[in-house]
Amino acid sequence: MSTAGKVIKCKAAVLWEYKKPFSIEEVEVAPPKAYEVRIKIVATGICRSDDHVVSGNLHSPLPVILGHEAAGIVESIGEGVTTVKPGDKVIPLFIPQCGKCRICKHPESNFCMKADLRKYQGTLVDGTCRFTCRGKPIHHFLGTSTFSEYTVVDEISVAKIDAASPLEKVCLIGCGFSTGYGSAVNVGKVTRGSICAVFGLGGVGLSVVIGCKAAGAARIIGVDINKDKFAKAKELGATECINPQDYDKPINQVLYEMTDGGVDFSFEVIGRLDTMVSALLCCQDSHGVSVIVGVPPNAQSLSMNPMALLAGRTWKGALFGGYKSKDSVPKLVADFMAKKFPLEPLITNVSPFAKINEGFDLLRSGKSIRTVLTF
Ligand code: CND
Ligand code: ZN
Ligand code: ZN
Repeated sequence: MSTAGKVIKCKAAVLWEYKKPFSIEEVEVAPPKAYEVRIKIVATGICRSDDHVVSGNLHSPLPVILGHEAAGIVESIGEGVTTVKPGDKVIPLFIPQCGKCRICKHPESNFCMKADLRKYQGTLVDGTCRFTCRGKPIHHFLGTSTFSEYTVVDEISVAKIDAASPLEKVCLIGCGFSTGYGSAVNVGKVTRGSICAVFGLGGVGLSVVIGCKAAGAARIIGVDINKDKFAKAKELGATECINPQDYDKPINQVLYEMTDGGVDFSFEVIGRLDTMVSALLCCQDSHGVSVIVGVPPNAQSLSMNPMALLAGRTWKGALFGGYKSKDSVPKLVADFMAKKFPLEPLITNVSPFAKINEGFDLLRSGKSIRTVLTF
């Protein structure tokens, strides 16, 4: 029996309070309104940004259904939707691409004016929610909310992908892989023969390593305080790995000396202010480019000596690897299908959705790279 046009009751992981476990609840998911799409989620990864909301590092109104790295199948569409249809395999986009705003029209930028991340409203574009639980409206997260069997997204926040793609793998293209890989190839624009340093070797950082290697970097130096991450980093292209705790001088100085005056490209893929500064200072002072990928703690700032930039360093950052999401995600999936890059090494755990809290514990304890939850 078709569910189109009807409210769907299903399981979702609701975060009612900060720093508390998710509670698996029965939620009601309203049908999509005009220019919206309801998706049956098949697989969703756990990214550190979801955990940043739980810990209070990243603002989002509560209660909320988190999750922003997923793949699924369109269940039904609202009026006026033309780019996807029921049965299509899709990836939800945490940075939408409306195609009409000034940002979408700019060739180099991707942070669409319609992105919820600009306002932290926790709603769809029309300012309302499609989820309720125990009679209360539940907020959306980044317009995706994939920790639910069914979700509703705006049409600008979903991309149709190859019908043959394995959803339990390509879900990583919804965030971790694309964010890291794009940070190297689009944002830093890593050059052939260059020296790169990657701070943080989680799912996103390892994807930066894959991107640096694809761009032809000669040296890729992984930096992490968890040495258990080094073997995988080397397998994916890191030429050396170092642990800041093994040195009695600042890690930027260690890197500066290891590279005869600084790396060409550095990436902060942790989300800490101190490592953002170390990553900046370890890059060459007249042409080095340092890219912030990690999400910094809510409402904290840095004080900087502008001399660090005066001789020519570039300090930049980007969301979703700088990719224009709706255009790029189908191409990234096609590239994965053509074996241009691997996703399998990033997936260390696959668990049923009901084990979401265990999945977060594995991330927090440094024991997993990506856990993929399946429905
Ligand atoms: P994950 O937690 O898996 O990786 C972080 C890594 O950093 C771990 O291996 C840690 O051991 C390591 N680490 C922690 N502290 C230090 C330290 N002081 N020095 C060196 N290494 C350290 O996280 P992830 O890979 O899922 O995400 C990484 C960051 O990227 C995180 O801040 C997340 O919120 C952010 C992000 C950004 C974007 C974007 O669009 N820019 C999208 N998604 C995630
Ligand atoms: Zn993410
Ligand atoms: Zn736009």
